[in-house]
Formats: sequence, structure tokens, C-alpha cells
Amino acid sequence: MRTQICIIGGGPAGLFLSHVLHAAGIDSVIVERQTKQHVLGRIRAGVLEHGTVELLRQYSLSERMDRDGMPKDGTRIVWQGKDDFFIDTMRWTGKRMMIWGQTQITEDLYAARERDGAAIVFEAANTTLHDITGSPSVTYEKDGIPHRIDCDFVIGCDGFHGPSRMAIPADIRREYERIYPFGWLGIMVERPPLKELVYAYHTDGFAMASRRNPMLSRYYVQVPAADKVEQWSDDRFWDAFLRRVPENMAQQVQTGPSIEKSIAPLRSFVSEPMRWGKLFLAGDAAHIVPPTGAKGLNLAFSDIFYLSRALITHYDEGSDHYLDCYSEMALRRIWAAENISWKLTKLLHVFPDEDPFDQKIRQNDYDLLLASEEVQQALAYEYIGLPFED
Ligand code: RFL
Ligand code: PHB
Repeated sequence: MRTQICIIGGGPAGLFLSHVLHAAGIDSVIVERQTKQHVLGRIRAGVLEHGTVELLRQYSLSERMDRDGMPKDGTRIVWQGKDDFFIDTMRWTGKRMMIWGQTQITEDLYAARERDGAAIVFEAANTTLHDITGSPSVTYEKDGIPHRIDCDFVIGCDGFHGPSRMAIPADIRREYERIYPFGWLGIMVERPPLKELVYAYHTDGFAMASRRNPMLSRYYVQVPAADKVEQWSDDRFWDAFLRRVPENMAQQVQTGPSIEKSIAPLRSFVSEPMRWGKLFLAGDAAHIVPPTGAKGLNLAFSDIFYLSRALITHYDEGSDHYLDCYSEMALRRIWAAENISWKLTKLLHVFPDEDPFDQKIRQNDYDLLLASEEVQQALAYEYIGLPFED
């Protein structure tokens, strides 16, 4: 088989790229390791930056989001069961975010790609990249039969564990990483959510309240990295959660049985550069943020904004200007997201090895936030996400 662009990975990054390229008349094939049901079954992101919302609108992917999504103008931080503070993104940036699940975005992307007759291979095994600096191709096996796709470019949208990043020689890759000694235990509950998104700092650990729709709530608590889901009954989860938020808030939480429960490890990671020869990386394949800033999915979309523009300019105008600066441009936004995600993680989580000095610094960071409008404005600016560059 031959195509212009071979995309490895049918998550949000790969699907959105193939959708945008199709709108510009550029051919692509997506090679995905899992079944579609598996991809749609992952429960992940929930908060979209203003820029992501606008991108979805621009590419006619927003009908359900604009109908059923919940506009969001900030996030509440509660502190040791009492003081609270609102990251007022609307006041300081004039921009509106949206609570809308990654699952629904992925469903809409699959529906759009299938409507447009996309080529998507599911359950592809042993996906391998070849001749990346010459005439690239991708091979895989499906039902035990080997296949090969020749292409102009390979785009690695295959998440943190995929083969694309590893196809870049080790002496070219520079990797920056921080692994946190805790994870987030998340549950989904069929009960009305709290009115606002809440991040809670407590000496027991971080907790958070979010939602997916008026009858579906999403809650998280910080747990030690080695914990297993089986150690956390629903009762234990609710005990931990309710202790970490103020009493008046705890009274408003409608608890119930979980319909999903999972633990996500926390990690910060960036691999540079995001290009090697005719291979380009996008989304979690190149970078991971801890979920505290709600940035991961948004970064996947902003990478695709830059990369699709670069590929379209290559085919339409014969210019490689944007391809040549893709990695540098995307990385500026990625490092800003790494920075705010790390800062919020440090502010809101308990580290097992922290000492009284660390605790004083954390308290001072929070006090400064309460006291200074300049600090509040800076946080809102970072939280809403940087604008895209021309
Ligand atoms: P994905 O979604 O991991 O998709 C990669 C796809 O590649 C496939 N793949 C392969 N295909 C072929 N051959 C192989 N060898 C392959 N290996 C892998 C995989 O099966 C998969 O389908 O990466 P992508 O597209 O870059 O999207 C990134 C986002 O999924 C991720 O950044 C977000 O979910 C992060 N995230 C959040 N981001 C936000 O912007 N806002 C949030 O509120 C938010 N909350 C979260 C989150 C992530 C979480 N977890 C579980 C890590 C909350 C949580 C708890
Ligand atoms: C979520 O709704 O799952 C969510 C919201 C905000 C975050 C992380 C996750 O920072």
C-alpha cells in the first residue's frame, strides 16, 4: 500500500491529524494496535483549553461539545479543608474553557473519519518504522499476515509506549524526565457533580472533583505510586476524598458506587527533537505531563495544529519552512505546559520525602497566590494555555 502520510496510533492526536489532512486533500493511513472499542474505553482527559475548543469548532467537530459540554471559567483550589481560592481564567484572560471528555472527542473523531472513508487499520501487531531518513515505510502484522505501507512521512502519534520515539537513534534523542512517587486514583460515579472543578491540597494528599455531564462525576485522590486498585474499595476512596475537602463541600458531594476505577501514574517527560528525517512525533509519543494542569490532550491538539499546517504547506506551496521549525515551535508550548503542570503538582501534592522547609515554601506559594493579583493573573495565563504561534 502507498499513502502520503502514515500515522501510527489512532488516539486523539492521530485521528485529529488524519481529519485535518483529509480536509486539505492529503491522504493518510492510521495504524492502531488496539481495537476501536479499547481506544474508546479509556477514560482520560476532561478539560479543554480555549484554543482546543476553537480548533474543534474550526474543523466541524464541535456539534456535540457545544450542545453537551460544560463551559468552564476557572478552577477552585481548597487548602487544608478551609481557605479557598478561584483560578479565575475568565477574569484574567477573557477566555472560556470547556469540560468535555476525551472519550466523546475520540468518538466524534472516529465518526468523522469513518464518514469520510478513512483508512484505519486496527489490531496491528509489531508496527515497525523503516528507512526514516530515505524512503520511509511502516510494516505491521494483521491476523498473522505481514503488511507494508510506503509513504512520504511517518507521524508517531502512538503515545508514551509506542515504537515511534524509539525509532529515533539514542544519540539524537534528549530526554528530560521526572517520575513522581504517587499516582491518581480516579473513579467515575453516576451522581450529579459539584458545581465547580475543585483541586484540594491536604496533608493527607491531593484530591480533585471534576465531571463529565450533569449526571456523571469524576473524582480523584493522590495515592502512593505502588498502590493497586484492589486496595481501594469505594468506601475507602470516599473516606479519603471527603477528609481532604472542606466540610461544607463534603456535605454537597453525592457519593455512590464507582462505575470505573483506575490508577494513573504521574510523570513529566519530554523527548527532543520531535523530528528525525521524515518522522515527526506528536502528543504523548513525545511528551507527558502530570494531569494536574489538564494539559496532555490539549498539547496533543496543539502539536497537530502545528504539524498539519507544516504538512499542508509542504504539499500546497512546496515550502518546508514549517516542517523545519515544527519541533522548535511545538516545544515552546510544551515546555510552558510542563512548567505549569509541574508547579501545580508541587503545590498541591504531598511528597513522601518532604521536610518542614518544603512545607513552608508550599504554604508561602499559596499565601502569595491569595495576596497578589499579579500572581493570580500569571497563573490564569499559564493555566489557560499559550496562544498558537504564527
Ligand atoms: P494516546 O491517547 O495514548 O493514543 C496513542 C495511541 O497509539 C496507539 N499505539 C499504537 N498503535 C500502533 N502500533 C503501536 N505499537 C502502538 N502503540 C500504541 C495506542 O493504542 C493509542 O490508541 O496519545 P495521544 O493521541 O497523544 O493523546 C494524548 C492524551 O490521551 C493524553 O495526553 C491525555 O489523556 C492526558 N490527560 C489529560 N489531558 C488534558 O488535556 N486534560 C485533562 O483533563 C487530562 N486528564 C489525562 C487526564 C490523562 C490521564 N491518564 C490516565 C494518564 C487524566 C488522566 C487520569
Ligand atoms: C478530569 O476531569 O479528568 C480532569 C480535570 C482536570 C485535571 C485533570 C483531570 O487537571
